[in-house]
Amino acid sequence: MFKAVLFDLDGVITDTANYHFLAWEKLARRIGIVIDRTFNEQLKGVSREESLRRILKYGGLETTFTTDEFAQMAADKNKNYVEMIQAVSPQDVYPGILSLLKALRRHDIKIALASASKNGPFLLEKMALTQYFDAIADPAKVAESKPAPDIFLAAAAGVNVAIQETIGIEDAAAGIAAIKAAHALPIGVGDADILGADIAIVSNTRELTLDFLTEVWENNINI
Ligand code: B16
Ligand code: MG
Repeated sequence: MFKAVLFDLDGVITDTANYHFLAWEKLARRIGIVIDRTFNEQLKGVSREESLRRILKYGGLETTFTTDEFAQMAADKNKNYVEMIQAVSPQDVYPGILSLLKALRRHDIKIALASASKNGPFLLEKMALTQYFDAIADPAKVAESKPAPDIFLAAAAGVNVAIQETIGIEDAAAGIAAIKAAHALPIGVGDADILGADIAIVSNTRELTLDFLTEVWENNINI
């Protein structure tokens, strides 16, 4: 049986992925770059700075700005994003997540956060979920962001569980790649076209029950 579950946040626990998109879209528009939701898939799970680099490259502006201007743009996006998430509340927790967290606790399975977001702890507070988490990996302290395995390895280390005894849950292609690279067992939230046909996938977080996780673990195959 698995001993810990490593949760991504944006797009798995709540719908902040949409706010990230809206904040990046606004910032990009300001500098004459139009991004859509298809392009946005490449930003999911990716750090703030790397997201901005990808947007600038997409718009052909990767050499246009100074380091200071780059930092200012990243800060502006975050300011806008942080304004948007002030109203996040327990009602914004995706269906099934709270009951999964409670079931994991009942079965003494550790719970850790493996989010690339520096706003993760704030969001858990807003959703009243902090108490369920045994560890929150700090994205500022890991060397490489997703798709590198670092944040998942840090999350497993935070709960003192060997990575091979954990399940990672992710909505982003970069995150699934990170889970695979870490050698945890991945479960995707979303679409097999984006996340890959070789892993267990749910289309709705409601399907993330302890029974489902156990079934995936025991079969360790593609469901
Ligand atoms: P911040 P996750 C990721 O969170 C988001 O998916 C990604 O869009 C964002 O750029 C990244 O966090 C950094 O977030 O700017 O708040 O530090 O999906 O890994 O939970
Ligand atoms: Mg995510």
